[in-house]
Amino acid sequence: MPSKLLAYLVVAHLAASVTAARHHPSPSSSTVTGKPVYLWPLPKNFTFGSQTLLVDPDLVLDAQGPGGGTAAVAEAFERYRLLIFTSWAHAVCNASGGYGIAKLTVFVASANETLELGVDESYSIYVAAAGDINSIVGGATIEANTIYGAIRGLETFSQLCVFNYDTKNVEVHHAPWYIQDEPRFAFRGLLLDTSRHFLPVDVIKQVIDSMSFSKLNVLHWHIIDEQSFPLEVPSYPNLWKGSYSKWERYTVEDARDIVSYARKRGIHVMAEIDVPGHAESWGNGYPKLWPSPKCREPLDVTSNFTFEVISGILSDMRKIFPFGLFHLGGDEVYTGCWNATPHVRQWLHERNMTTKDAYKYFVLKAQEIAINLNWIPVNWEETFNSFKENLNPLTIVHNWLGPGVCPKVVEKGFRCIMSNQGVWYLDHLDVPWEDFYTSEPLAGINNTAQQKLVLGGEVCMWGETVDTSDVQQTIWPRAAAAAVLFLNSSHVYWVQDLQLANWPSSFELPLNITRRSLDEWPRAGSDDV
Ligand code: CP6
Repeated sequence: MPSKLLAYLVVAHLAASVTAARHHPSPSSSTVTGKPVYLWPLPKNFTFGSQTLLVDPDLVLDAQGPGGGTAAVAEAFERYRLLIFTSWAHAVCNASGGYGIAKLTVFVASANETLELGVDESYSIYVAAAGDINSIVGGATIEANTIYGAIRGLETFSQLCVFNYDTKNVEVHHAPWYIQDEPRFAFRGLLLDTSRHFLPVDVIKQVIDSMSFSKLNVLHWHIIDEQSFPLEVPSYPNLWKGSYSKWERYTVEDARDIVSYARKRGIHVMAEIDVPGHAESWGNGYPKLWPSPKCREPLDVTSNFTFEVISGILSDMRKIFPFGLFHLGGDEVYTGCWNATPHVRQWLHERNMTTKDAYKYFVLKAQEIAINLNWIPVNWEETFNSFKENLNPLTIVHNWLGPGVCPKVVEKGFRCIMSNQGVWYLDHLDVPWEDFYTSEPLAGINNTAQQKLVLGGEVCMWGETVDTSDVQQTIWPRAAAAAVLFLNSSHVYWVQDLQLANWPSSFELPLNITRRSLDEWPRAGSDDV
């Protein structure tokens, strides 16, 4: 709850006003003077009016369509009902003239609960009073193709509902609303690092909650690094001897719990095992993984045991992480100490390999293990920079060094995720929130086929400088600014005065839903609000 509040405070600051009319060629110039409406990020298309509707504290779900009746939708409705009506708001609401919104109809065309990258997250919302033009029954309706679209719609609906401290009711301002939304990018990530500082399961869940408020949909869980190995791996139980303490560990059950919690919010969990660098902590349980006591990373490239352990870890993790993408790291691999270790030097010499060859050998072998487990490998950009042609064609390259690599990656036919460290590294406290808008993921890519290979972007909360006490405060509000780019903006836009949109003469429904045709959608006649 505090994080939700935080998110709204943030929005109130960022979006003291927003432009509602940017998708319409000739917006009306009348500025809204009444209650402001804070939607963050802005939906792709929307129109609104000037009425205030009261929301019934006993708001009920009217589940429609094959997916509407699923437990996933019922649970999501209940979560949002509790966000809209805090216990005290529920108690004090007292509309004498009745409520304009007594039920929320949620129509979901499919009951398929598969959560894969690119799942249809589009939705439409209609909120109107009874008797409005073309409106048969007043109330609120969300329509989506999938339960995940419905969940995004519930988030937006909850942002329309605000408690009015004067009237003591939950109200929707500027009704009627008609909203159509779908994300620009399928991959909208946040990296969380639990190796530098351990984050308890509850804190990770709070981060997942807050991601859902900005519609971020991939939790990139950088579980392990050189500092600690907090994850239980049943095949190699000594690995978590590399944890900071027995209290700073995730059991398999903890990890499953996080995945299931995220899934209920339409959030994928992409796990990372960063190899062969950033892996010193592995050797606390199995010192043979270190080339020598003096050379503790990169991991020993010469021994089969290294790859057996990777294979064991990945096989165990496959049973925890259903998401199709798995991150294998591959960044910042300093091979100097391989050369300084006699048996490694000997091994390289026998094979006539340079340390760079050995780095490639390691990354490709790890990729093969992941691919055999039916995972798409993701690697940090150094792998591409060092030996691009040799990466498995399935590889998704994760940018971090500067803004320029994605154009090169997609030109070679690989997919790319953007995390420009100059602006999207949340541990860089000196980067102001406005700068988070300035890293356009498609910059420098003009070919549309190549643009499609950019899956999206990710902001990174590296863990060296944050712990439980301040991780949320460091992620937000700036991650919410990046979310605007990931969600709905084809260009960078700056916060502007809220303006009334004209009611459009026609709307294309983005959803492929047969239940209701375009003509059946209510439409107001003109802009006159
Ligand atoms: N840990 C790992 C890190 C970083 C990376 N990988 C990192 C590097 C530079 C900055 C911030 C973070 N802490 N495993 C790079 C991808 Cl500025």
